[in-house]
Amino acid sequence: NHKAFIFDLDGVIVDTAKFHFLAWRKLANDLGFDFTEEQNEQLKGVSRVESLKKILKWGDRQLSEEEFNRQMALKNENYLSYVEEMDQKEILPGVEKVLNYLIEHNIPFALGSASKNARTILKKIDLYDKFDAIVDGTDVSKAKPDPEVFLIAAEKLNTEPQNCVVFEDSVAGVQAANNGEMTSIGIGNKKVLDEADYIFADFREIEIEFIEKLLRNEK
Ligand code: G16
Ligand code: MG
Repeated sequence: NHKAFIFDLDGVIVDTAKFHFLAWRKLANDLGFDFTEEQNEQLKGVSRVESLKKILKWGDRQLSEEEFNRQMALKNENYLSYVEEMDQKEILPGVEKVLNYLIEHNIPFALGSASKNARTILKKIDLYDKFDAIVDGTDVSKAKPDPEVFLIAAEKLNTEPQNCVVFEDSVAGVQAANNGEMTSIGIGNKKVLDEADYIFADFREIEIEFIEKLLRNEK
């Protein structure tokens, strides 16, 4: 029974959250309405289907099943056109420092993402082979804030949820980690992520001493 770390992808390792926002916003605009960046916070960590449902509610629009699926496919196509341009430079500052520390010290870590594009993105940024386990939107049936994605990751890392530390940028993801009885570390805005056990603006603020503290189980 050992410590392990779980990383969300969008908004934690890379800033694909901005691409999701652009693509969803284009969809809304094409349907004749708009939504704010504040509303966009509610889409973070949320699956593609649930995101579109929320957006349509905001615009007070209803679509046939066929049109719903078509819009979802269009959004993904548009999103992937941004992903296509990604490379290692997109890894957010400070992330590699932490990953390298974990690798050097043989501490297992997994990806726990709601995205069905997670594997594609990890390959683009050359991190695919670094993770001991990858759990993404193709592996889960229950979306964050359900802890399923992180519980599967813990299992794949051969450890108990209580020994897992989760890095998350979304409200739903922090709640998922808490619901799984894991230590939650919010990456982003303190006001938005106030349910997290610890909050940092970004990985540059996370020092190795803090990781070592977590490993020693000190609070
Ligand atoms: C991400 C994003 C969400 C996105 C979801 C599904 O999750 O935060 O905004 O809607 O994945 O993505 P896709 O459409 O690529 O399957 P995470 O958990 O990595 O933050
Ligand atoms: Mg995220």
